[in-house]
Amino acid sequence: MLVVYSEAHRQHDPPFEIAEGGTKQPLFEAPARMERIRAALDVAGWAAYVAPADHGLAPILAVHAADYVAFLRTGYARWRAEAAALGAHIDPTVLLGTVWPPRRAQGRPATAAGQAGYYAMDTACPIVAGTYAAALTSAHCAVTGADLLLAGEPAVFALCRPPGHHAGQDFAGGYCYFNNASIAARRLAAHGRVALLDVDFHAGNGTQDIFYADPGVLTVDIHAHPERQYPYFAGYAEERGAGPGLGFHHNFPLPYKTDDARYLATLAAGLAEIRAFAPRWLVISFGADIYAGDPIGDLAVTTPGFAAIGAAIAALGLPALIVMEGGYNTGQLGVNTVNFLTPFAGG
Ligand code: SP5
Ligand code: ZN
Repeated sequence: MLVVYSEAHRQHDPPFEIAEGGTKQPLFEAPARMERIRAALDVAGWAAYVAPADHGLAPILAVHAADYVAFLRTGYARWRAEAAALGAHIDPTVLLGTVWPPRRAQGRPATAAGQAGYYAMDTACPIVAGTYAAALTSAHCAVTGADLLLAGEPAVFALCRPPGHHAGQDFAGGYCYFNNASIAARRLAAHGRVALLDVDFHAGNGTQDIFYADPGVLTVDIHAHPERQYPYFAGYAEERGAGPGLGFHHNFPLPYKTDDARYLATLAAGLAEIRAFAPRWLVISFGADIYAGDPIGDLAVTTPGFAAIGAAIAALGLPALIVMEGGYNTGQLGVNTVNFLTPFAGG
């Protein structure tokens, strides 16, 4: 299977995130994740690496608002100047919001420090000097993967970092800046109906935001119930799309400690929706954080369970772009990811 990958992600390595209780802790979403996946792919032996092509900003601007993209492009450099003016006690390493808009924003701030809140939903999307370059290349990995499907590849793995499914039209969140899977899905949608299946542990609120009114992309999202887990404010079963997209979004919230059998039963219901939609293309937001041993997850999917989940999805028989999202148990991340992918590689 072709794997689209670039070392550019290493430029994005924020020193901390702010977790519950205001706790400053190392970012779970770290460069070592890619090393673990690549090592496991080497053991499996079927991966052929392809570098992403530079597609510029056009495919990204088909999903994200121009002002948001401009913020990601310029925000960090502007922040360095602002931080210097704020005084020597301010640590300029990371651009991170401290003030967020209320439910209905009244106005747009002019400073990078203010915009960091305006264009984000949480404290898990710190911006460092290399974040924009890494996020841009991550999006290009997904676009390149979409183009490989269009050229006739049956299955492609876009090994994206940073991940994307929490990033909406004009906001970052949850380690995500550009919504890689959505950018690929919109590109494929010009050539036929697309189903976007999100199996990351967390609800893909950014993807939901992007396609909520779009009947050309069916979005099916299986995740921990947002009543108890991040992102809290999206991913509920009642959210079914809006306007012309009504009926083309489906959330499947899962209970605490959902095991392989229960996960596969829910997946079967999601796959039935996809079959009924009869798409030409399948995009999968894959997160290994559904694993029982994930440090921020609370489900109970096993390492063999990943193979069963991958096999059930591969049995759709659709051209499939698998896009990497989350997964934070670095010890098992590689084998769980390879287990999921192997059925798409013909194994
Ligand atoms: C792409 C992706 O998986 N993003 C996830 C972002 C989650 N951010 C909030 C994490 C909250 C972690 N809570 C830790 C509890 C440890 N027991
Ligand atoms: Zn996740």
